[in-house]
Amino acid sequence: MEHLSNRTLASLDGKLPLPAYRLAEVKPQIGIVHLGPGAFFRGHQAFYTEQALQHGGDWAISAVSMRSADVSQALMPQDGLYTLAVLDSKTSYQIIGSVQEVLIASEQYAAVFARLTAPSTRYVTMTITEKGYCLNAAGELDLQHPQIQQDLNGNSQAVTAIGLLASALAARYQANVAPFCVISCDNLTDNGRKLRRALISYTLQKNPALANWLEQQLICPCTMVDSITPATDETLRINVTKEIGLQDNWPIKREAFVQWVIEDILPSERPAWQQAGVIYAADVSAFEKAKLRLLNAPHSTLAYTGYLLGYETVYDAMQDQQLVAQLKQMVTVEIIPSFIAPSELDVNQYSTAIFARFCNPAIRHLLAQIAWDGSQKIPMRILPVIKDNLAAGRDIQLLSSCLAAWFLFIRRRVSEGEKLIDPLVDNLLEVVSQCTGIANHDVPLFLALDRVFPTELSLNEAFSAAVKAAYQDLTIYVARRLSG
Ligand code: CS2
Repeated sequence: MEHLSNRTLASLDGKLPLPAYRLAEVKPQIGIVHLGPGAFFRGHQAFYTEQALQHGGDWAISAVSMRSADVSQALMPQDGLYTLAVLDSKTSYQIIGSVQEVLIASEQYAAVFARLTAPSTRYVTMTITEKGYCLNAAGELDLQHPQIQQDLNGNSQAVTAIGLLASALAARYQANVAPFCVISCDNLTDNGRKLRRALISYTLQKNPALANWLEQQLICPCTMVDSITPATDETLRINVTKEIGLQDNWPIKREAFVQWVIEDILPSERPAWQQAGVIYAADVSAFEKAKLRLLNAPHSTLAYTGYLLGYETVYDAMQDQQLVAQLKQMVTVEIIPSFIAPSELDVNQYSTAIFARFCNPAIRHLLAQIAWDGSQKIPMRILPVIKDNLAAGRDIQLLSSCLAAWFLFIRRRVSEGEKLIDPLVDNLLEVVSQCTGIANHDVPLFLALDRVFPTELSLNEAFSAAVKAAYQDLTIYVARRLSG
């Protein structure tokens, strides 16, 4: 069977939406470099840019992975084209053409560097996940992080995204080219501000004049990104082949709901993202908080508790009425009162709609996928709510139960001989090796993970008492549920 590619694209005309600009005589030039070309990016930012490109402009994307060759191997033979399947009551398909090339930094460093330093590259967007930022528990760049150390002390290829962007910005500074605008699209609180501080604090170690220039000129808007994007599976590949009649090495699927809110500080020259549905807001933090607290916090809770109860997907776990009732209570009693929602959002409606999205039968979202990297996600989704609640004297019992579920999940994975996917895996395995199953003994071991729990929490008596109680209760609850 023939491949999806520039050459075969025209054969799909009339069958499904196509990137018409790819068929035109003059094609858009690259104006955006994206770091982290995973499924989320391909379902979300690349989709928005696809719509924007229909309005013209040189905003094609060069997608860069730091090390992995997978995406490049899959997409380069098909000229960066791929199919996006939107799963709703009916599935719809579309071909995305905004990704024009995929590069691998560790293998094609010079090409990546050339893209990043080209004056025509005016935006860098990134989905490198929480761990890619190399932050400490206070949300600052961890200057002791081994890879950051490697980049700070090395003279050749950077291995971290921060090191790579900082050296490209240094080259632009030398060449008198304005910095690109860097847009973090990861689920971090205050993602833009954290990224900006990380880049400047890295640069301060090497070149204070450059740091000063960045301080004056670097724009890193905060953003809120949202769309549930489960990993590609065999069923999707089969359906896509049937639909387009061509071989697509790596189609992507997501739910119909998609949202991108960007802090309104972008340079005036920008892709037609607004026409594509991007919302520009003066203050994104309220949107970010609403999404992290009402979607990602329940998601992680479902992932850990659902796993302990033997479920495989979000949809499966959402069929468990007891679990859903607890989740709703956590949201109503402990999360909604913890923050001030954006004025344009009705939080109750927003939260109800999120629960409905979790119940979409067309989406097979593995709990294991959400459970990954807990040490990076928990500090963004759960701990800020706990801190706010402790300060205001509100309950933290159900949020503590999410932490307990994470600890028990880690122990269960290890006891079942399953792999733990987490950048702190060695520290977690060390803790598990000392656990006995007794809350008073185990919980302090976990809370002593200082890259996860800041001392203001680990030393807080009320907090550790709540987590110990939750750990004990959950151990009993899970055993009862599994035996009954
Ligand atoms: C999920 C998110 O994997 C996870 O941790 O909670 O990827 C979630 O699906 C997205 O943030 C939804 O926008």
